[in-house]
Amino acid sequence: MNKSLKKYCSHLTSCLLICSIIFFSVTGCDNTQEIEGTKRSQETVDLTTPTEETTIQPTPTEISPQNTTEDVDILENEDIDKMDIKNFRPLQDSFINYDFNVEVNGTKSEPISFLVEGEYDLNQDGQPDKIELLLDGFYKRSGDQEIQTYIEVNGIKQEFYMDYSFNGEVKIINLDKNDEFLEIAYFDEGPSGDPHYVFYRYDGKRLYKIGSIDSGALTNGEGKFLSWFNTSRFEPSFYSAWYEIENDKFVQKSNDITKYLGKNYEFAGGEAFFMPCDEMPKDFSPTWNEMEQFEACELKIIDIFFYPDSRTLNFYFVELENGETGMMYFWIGD
Ligand SMILES: [Ca+2]
Ligand SMILES: [Ca+2]
Repeated sequence: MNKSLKKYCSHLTSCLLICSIIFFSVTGCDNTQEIEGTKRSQETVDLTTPTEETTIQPTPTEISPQNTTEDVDILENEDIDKMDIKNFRPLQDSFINYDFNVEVNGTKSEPISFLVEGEYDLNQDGQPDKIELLLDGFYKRSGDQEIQTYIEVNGIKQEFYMDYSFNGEVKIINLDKNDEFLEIAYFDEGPSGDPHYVFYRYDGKRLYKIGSIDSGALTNGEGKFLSWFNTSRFEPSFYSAWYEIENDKFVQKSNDITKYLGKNYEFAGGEAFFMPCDEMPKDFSPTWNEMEQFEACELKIIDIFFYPDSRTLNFYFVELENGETGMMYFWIGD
């Protein structure tokens, strides 16, 4: 290769390199804006699959108090009225009036397991569907075999792990009145007082788990769910996140809470932790020593602290009626 050709090649390589750098910087920039922008378009949200959902969660370094309150607002193009917390009711209100036949293995006070059977048209095709579940009742005697809990619809069986149930509660529920499906909900007490319902759907071909949510959750009857852990303890009440069904699974969506800040709320009073401070700590670590008894009062929510990758709504930076400021939070279980 002669000198001028070498020079030409090296020049060409440099050009290509610079072009690539510019190209990747530009596209990189766009992506960053898309993810970090507080006004993401609904289109971007719709494209987000449940797996991708986790990747757009703020990273720990991004979780300064300022950033946490500037979470993405994906309610912009939603029907705001439908998402008004006033239109949400307890989950139990969506139960269909149908009783399963529950057979207890063991005694009523010390159940070992529950065999739950029934027939209901889950996919609304006019044909009743045969439903059977085996639920864990907690009280195993020594020598009893492990219970393999399961759900079976029309011969399609799915085994699952659960903690236990005291009464073998299974319900038919309409998670979303706008689709043709009715779902099966079984109750699980959870590992340590975390009662929740687990939802399964039979669509005529497949039987699959939609997800689970605490038994104190609310729903609007149209496939939107508010966990008790994402709902505020003050009036008017608000929420930091909701669940909806996307690709047959529950997906958590963040609600922008900045619009709820700097306003006064009614606190019904009762026990709460209170840690006096002049500003919200950047890395708040709550102490769980002694709760204080509060009278019913009005307070101002100045800011709210969230742990990284969590939308649990519990740590409020408030100003009390006497002007005292501090972190107010509640016992929400271990
Ligand atoms: Ca059917
Ligand atoms: Ca439905």
